[in-house]
Amino acid sequence: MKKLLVMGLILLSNTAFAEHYDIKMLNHGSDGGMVFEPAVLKAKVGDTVTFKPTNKGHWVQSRVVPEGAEKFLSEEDKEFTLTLTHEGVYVYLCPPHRMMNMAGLIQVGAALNKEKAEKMVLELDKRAMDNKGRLVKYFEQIQ
Ligand SMILES: [Cu+2]
Repeated sequence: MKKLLVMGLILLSNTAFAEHYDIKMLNHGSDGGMVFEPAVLKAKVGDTVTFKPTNKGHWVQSRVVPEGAEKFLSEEDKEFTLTLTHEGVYVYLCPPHRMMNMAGLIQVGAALNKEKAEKMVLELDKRAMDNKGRLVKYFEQIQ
């Protein structure tokens, strides 16, 4: 009984420490046009992230997810909440603005899939017409 109570308290405290983050989808931000803000997020397993359709015409799709995590695709102009279930790096983008390098990164705990994420980052950045180099610069913050 005592053991159960302790386990319950541990579970409760883990839930209590889960953080929630918002990422805005913007036509203009501090990093330029067609941008997620913040575009690089460091979080831990159990945290949640809501993509906010602050400006119209955006949505979000995963391109790389941590091993074991689910891929995602949101709907245009709809708020979308993601629970960070696995350790590793997410690379995501806004499908209609991928040519403008509208993409971002979430690191959950350790960057276990860093190589895979880097490969995608380089590919996306290479194909982008506008804001070239922005995603590669974001990736420098992934450790
Ligand atoms: Cu967009």
